[in-house]
Amino acid sequence: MVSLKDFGVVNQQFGYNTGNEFLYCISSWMKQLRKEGQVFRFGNVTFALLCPYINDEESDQLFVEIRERFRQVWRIGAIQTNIAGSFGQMKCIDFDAEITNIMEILPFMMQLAKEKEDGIIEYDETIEQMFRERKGMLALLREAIEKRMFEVWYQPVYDCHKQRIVSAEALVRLRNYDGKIVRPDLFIPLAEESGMIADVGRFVWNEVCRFIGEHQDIAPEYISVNFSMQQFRSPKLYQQMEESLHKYHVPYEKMKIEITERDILQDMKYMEQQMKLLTEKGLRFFMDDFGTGYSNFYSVMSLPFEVIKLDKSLLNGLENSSRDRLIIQTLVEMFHNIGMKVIAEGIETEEQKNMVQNMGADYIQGFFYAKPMPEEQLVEFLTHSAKR
Ligand code: G
Ligand code: G
Ligand code: MN
Repeated sequence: MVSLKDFGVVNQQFGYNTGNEFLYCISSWMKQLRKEGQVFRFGNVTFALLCPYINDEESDQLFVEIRERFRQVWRIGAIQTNIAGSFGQMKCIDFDAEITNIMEILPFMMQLAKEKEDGIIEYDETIEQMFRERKGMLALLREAIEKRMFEVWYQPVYDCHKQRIVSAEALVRLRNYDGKIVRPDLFIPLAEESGMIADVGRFVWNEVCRFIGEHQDIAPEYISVNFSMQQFRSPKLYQQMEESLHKYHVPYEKMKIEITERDILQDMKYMEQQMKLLTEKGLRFFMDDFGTGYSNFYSVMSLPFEVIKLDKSLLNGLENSSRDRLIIQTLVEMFHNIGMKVIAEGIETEEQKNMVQNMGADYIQGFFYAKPMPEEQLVEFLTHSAKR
């Protein structure tokens, strides 16, 4: 099986008609490799050659042959070009090889191949295991949405100027049938891919609105909610957000949206528009995980962020490196100069806390103050910290 890489470039260079001819050329070439073989095209630029299994050697040789071919140019008349690909091989010998099952596994396998440096993958038990887990998690997600198995937890945030806890970040959790908590890293990416993130996000937003509405006396100044880029694609997003705010009498100012730079860079123009629209209503944005991606300073500075959240990976080695401390301090100053505030994330010790405070951080979030906790615990936490 082969997934073509950067085929859009071929289309751009030669036009769609020629692009189509190249695709035809590739599938014809694959078809003639084995008399009894069948070629399938799916996902636009992925081709699978399906043929009867003879033995390992024969099958491996075929796989090599296909990879070798993609080291050479493809020709249409006088036009020639290199076309790169990711490659996958799957031998269905000793397991239940249902064709529908295989058609489900193949795209998943090619996704893994694309993530690998050499772009080559062979089906094995590890992949089978990963595939099963993924399928299980997708099924669980679907049920979780129906049966409302999600919970919103909160991690308090400390204000260095006011010297007390002033806010919290909402972090979604999934409670499995066995009562155990499933961490979001395991299901958020799947929810994004499958489109279920819109439902998850809607639930979280509504829960946070309810929490603020029901606890006006001790509610923090605001609560920040993590958003994925995909949520902004949902046509009903604004309407649903407004419904919840209205229902619980919560103004936009009590809510903040956290979004990562990685997400914004997926479609910067679109996100800029969305941010502008919501900012006009009084909602403010925090940039999450700053320092983890290929940070594009220009993008940060041109967008209306109120707060930048420095990722814990930036702050980890500070105790040991005066150079790193200087870098962070300068970064904080720069953000202050353009009117943005800074949260230091992942602070676990008093030493770290003092350090980032001295470097000018406006807010601190981390296990040093508190871990993410369920709503009832947050209520208790806030009641106590208000008395202090
Ligand atoms: O505690 P922690 O494991 O909660 O969070 C892991 C990651 O999951 C965080 O980086 C956060 O961005 C993401 N996350 C947590 N809650 C939500 C949510 O409600 N929506 C989205 N899109 N992401 C979330
Ligand atoms: O949305 P974001 O990627 O910022 O999510 C915050 C994540 O960081 C959550 O998974 C949360 O549990 C985690 N976290 C918060 N404080 C600390 C901390 O002090 N140490 C560590 N290791 N993780 C933390
Ligand atoms: Mn966050």
